[in-house]
Amino acid sequence: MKTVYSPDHILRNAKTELAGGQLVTPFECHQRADYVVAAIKSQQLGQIVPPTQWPRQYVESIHDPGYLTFLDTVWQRWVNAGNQGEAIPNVWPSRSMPSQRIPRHIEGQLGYYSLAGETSISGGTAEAAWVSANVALSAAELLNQHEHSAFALCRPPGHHASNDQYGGYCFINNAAIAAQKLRYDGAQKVAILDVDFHHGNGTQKIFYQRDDVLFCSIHGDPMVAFPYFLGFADETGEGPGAGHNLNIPLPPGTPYSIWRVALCRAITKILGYGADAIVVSLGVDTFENDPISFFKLRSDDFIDMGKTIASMGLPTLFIMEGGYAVEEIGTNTVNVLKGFENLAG
Ligand code: 7XA
Ligand code: ZN
Repeated sequence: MKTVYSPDHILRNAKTELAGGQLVTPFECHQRADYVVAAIKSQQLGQIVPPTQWPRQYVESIHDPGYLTFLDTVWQRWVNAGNQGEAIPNVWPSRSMPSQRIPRHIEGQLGYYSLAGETSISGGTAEAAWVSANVALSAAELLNQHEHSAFALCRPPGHHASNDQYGGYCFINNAAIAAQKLRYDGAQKVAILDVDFHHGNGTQKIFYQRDDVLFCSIHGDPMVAFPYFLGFADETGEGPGAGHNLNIPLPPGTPYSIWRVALCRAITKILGYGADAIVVSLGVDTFENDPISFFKLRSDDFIDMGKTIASMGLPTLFIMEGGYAVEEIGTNTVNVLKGFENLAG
């Protein structure tokens, strides 16, 4: 399987994350990608190729123009406003003041365009997000060129980013723009299978009213896990999208034996839907030693996960999402991809 990768992900190099009442070193760090690249090489997954530049319209097909302008300008405007540290929101249009107006001040815009406060923005963040988007689009193009599968080593990740909000370490929704590209390239129906520990709230919101993209997610119960406010089992889609959204929240301590039953449920849904291609939002923060998650998957379980996904026999695009047990992220990620290849042939 080919991997699309750019070393320019290093441009995303924030020094702070708001966690536990402190500013800590971000869990979503650049070393994550280094470990994945090292495992791809040592396990001989296949060629690593650079992304090509895709027209901005691919990203604009998913994201709001005002949001993209915000993303492209936020750092400079934050600095120009005299701030010393990284850009962190501190006020939101909350339930008691649900204004739809977009403030002019950068502090207000940070609140308007964010869904959470952990993700600091620093210089280079927007540039890295665009590189990550091009990685996803380039990997989608490999499927268009008749590869059966491809891996987009995206960093920063994307599945929390909605059409007009960033957060959870995500800025541009790589899986969503890739799924949309597959649609442009001729797939009538695309399924997004999100196996990251966290619910892909951004992806869900983007496709919630559409019947041409099915979203299935297996994740930590949002009553007790980020993003807390979306990802419940009764969210099943709306309008033309009714019935095309499947959330499977699972409790703390879930082992692979239980997680796999959920995967088989999602697979049954995808096969029943009649998808022509699959986009897998591949986070490996379901790992037992992940520092911010609570499932109990072991490294070998990721091999079976890959095999089980391959059993659908559909063209499959893997998009890197989360995973913060940094020294094991490479092994766990490549285990999925090798497991997939072994069964896919
Ligand atoms: O899939 N999403 C992630 O891995 C990022 C989750 C961010 C959690 C922040 C909790 N304070
Ligand atoms: Zn995650």
